[in-house]
Amino acid sequence: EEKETVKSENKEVLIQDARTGLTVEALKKAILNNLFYVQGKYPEIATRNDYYMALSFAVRDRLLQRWTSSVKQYLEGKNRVVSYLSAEYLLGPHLANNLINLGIYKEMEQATQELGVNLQWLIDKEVEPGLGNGGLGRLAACYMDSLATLEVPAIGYGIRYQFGIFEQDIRDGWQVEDTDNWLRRGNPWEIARRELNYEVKLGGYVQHYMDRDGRYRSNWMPELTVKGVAYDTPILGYKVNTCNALRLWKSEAPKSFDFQSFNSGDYNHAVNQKIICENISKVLYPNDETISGKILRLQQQYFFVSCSLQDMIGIHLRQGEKIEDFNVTFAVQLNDTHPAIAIAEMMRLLLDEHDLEWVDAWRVTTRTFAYTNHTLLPEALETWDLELFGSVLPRHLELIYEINKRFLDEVTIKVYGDHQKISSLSIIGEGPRKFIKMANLACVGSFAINGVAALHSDLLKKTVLKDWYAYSPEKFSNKTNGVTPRRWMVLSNPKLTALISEKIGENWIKHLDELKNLEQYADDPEFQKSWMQVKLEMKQELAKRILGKTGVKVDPESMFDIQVKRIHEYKRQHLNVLHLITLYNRLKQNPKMDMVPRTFIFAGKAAPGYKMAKLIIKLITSVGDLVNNDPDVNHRLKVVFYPNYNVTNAQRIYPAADLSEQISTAGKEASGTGNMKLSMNGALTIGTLDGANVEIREVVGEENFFLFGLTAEEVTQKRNEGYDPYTYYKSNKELKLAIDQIASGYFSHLDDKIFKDLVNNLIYHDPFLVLADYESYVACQDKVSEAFRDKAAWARMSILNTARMGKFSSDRSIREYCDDIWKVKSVPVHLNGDS
Ligand code: OAK
Repeated sequence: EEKETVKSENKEVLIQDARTGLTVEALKKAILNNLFYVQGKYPEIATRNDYYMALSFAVRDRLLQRWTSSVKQYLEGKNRVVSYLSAEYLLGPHLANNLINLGIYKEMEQATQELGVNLQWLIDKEVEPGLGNGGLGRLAACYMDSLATLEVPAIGYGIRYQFGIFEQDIRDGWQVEDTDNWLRRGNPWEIARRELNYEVKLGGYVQHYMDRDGRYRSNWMPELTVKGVAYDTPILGYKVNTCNALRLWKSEAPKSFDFQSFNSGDYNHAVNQKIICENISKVLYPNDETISGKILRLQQQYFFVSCSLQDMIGIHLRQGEKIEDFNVTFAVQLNDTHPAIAIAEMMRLLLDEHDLEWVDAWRVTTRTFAYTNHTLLPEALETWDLELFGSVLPRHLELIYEINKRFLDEVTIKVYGDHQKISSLSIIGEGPRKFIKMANLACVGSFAINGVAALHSDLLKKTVLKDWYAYSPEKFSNKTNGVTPRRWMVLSNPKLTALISEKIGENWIKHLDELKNLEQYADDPEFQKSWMQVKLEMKQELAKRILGKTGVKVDPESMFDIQVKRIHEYKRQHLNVLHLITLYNRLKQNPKMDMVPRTFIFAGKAAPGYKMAKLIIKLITSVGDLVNNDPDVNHRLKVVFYPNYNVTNAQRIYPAADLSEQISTAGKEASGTGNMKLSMNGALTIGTLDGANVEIREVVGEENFFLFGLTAEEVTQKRNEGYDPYTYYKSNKELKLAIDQIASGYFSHLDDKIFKDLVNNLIYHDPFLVLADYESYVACQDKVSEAFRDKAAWARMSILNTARMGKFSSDRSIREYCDDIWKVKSVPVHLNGDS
């Protein structure tokens, strides 16, 4: 009965102005209306959360009008739809973003003011959905914004984790994790689609039999069946009517199961099964670029992929299309290998559920999927123990064997006798235990494979996917990442946005290349002054927050030197710390020295099980405790560890940055996207030739970028020569002093054990060549300090950075995916009721 739709005499629903109007009056009415009818409150007794909810529902009503119009438009035309499969979406708060994309920020500001509440106060009430770890999840969110803004029909599929990325607290200088109960106060942005649900099998075994037509068939007898329920979040484009769906699956126990167990009287068993089912979408794994190999994680991946593919097939068939033409309706992008099981699941659905023959099923599958790789760290490439895999997905294991067999037959002919190549291309890895290589599954089953920055795509072909490139070069391309200027400029930096728009109009928000029109003002002293004034005000705001969160008082006139990102050895936060200690020592040894004051700001989470990353946080906070309390230095040096880095905090930090630290070991950071956001907001970059830094430097000009360090090639060469960090340690006095101080307990109340692992790792192993790059880094930092003294020259470089960042809009990235990979076109949406 749930699936029935209501048939109305009136095809066009009467649309109430209070639900759709964009005027101040309509908004006020809508807020009060929602306060009363949804929250059950009148203004005098409404809480801040009541107001936040009322406001959000008022905004959501306006999104829904655009959403239903989009759905209608998509169903009418036969348009190819992009389906983005991602285990993570790091969306950030919705309210302010939706106000901007609807174009009613100002109106809402006035409406709330007239009702006697402050808009910013309500915006700050939103708990952000932290359904991602870092770069990969945030990229998915930027891409959803750009898809809608470019009016591309698209669905984002993922998991509705009940608990997102943990909240980070700092206690005694260490990271402490707390659960992220983001749904606690309700989520006004989602709509539960109870009627949209699919069953997903797990575990058990496979029966084989011959059917009446003599066809060989498989029957998967699962140990457990779970139900996925769709929760939709509308994603509106910027000043367009296109509103796409982000469809996240929540796992539940299927009704049928409850009945069986409850009726048979085994109440405990029934309750346990229910919990097992609900656990699947319970929590996001907090590992960034590390694999955990846990059964639950594989179940999560399969769960959301299966629901999503069943959903797509349903949509396709309901349009009256044939199953063989699935790939005409959908282009499916795999956001790294987390959803790569989709290749096998598609085959299962086509063969076992829709009766296609193998060759036809494989043709459809390999015309459907495209795969994006997001890492060069070999240890981050996903594999599953074969036995474990088979215990969760017995049918898929059979299918993977078959896919692999057919593929390797083809390979063997092509590479004649090269066993090395055959085993490297095989989906199944051999060793003490066999394992499934998800990247290989993604590569065989996809028609396109891409990296996320020029250097990364190039290195993929030479390293981790070398044999794949040799085998199918035509599949490979580069799609340099981008970020949405709506969130990362307009929303996070309204003052800079106003200043830019005053000079060049507002077109740049949708056509970021137009920022180049700012170049003509780079030398204008008046403009430079206004530009640096905005920067100063953003630094003052951040300084207040820093004081509130950490108790550290920082000087907004000092250089804000910022490294914010996940804590990882390859990102080298410890290299930054070594520079910081060096400056401290210089000041202590020469207190009269004329030094450019700096505030070192760090933020980022460490994976809970990643010891070295947690130790790096402790190192930062330990050095900070000493430096911040030393009157000899603390008017020129300050160290801040800003806790709980997330989208909300990122929005407050980027606008206040003078210097952006992008100091990963060359060849390790696939792209980076924080580097783009910082530069767009007028920060200058100190960086290695890694990831998208290469392309950022290319566009902003080498004279506006502080380059240091070994190149990717030199890094490889150095390693091959037998890199010995100890010689660097011995031969550089400042470096040796800094490391010796850490080792001796100088920053840890004379505790000489706590940083032992970190120090030994650096001087004896140093897998990320921190010591090799130290000298070049410090020399470059000295140049940065000198440059900061010349305010006009700095302002000029800052303006030019922003002016030349047009390339790094996610609109550009998405346009490239649309043209080169997905072959999809824009479909402008007209509002229902409009003609
Ligand atoms: C996470 C898990 C597994 C593999 C990769 C990641 C990941 O987050 N990678 C990051 O993706 C970003 C978006 O493409 C890049 O900008 C980062 O450089 C990369 O580390």
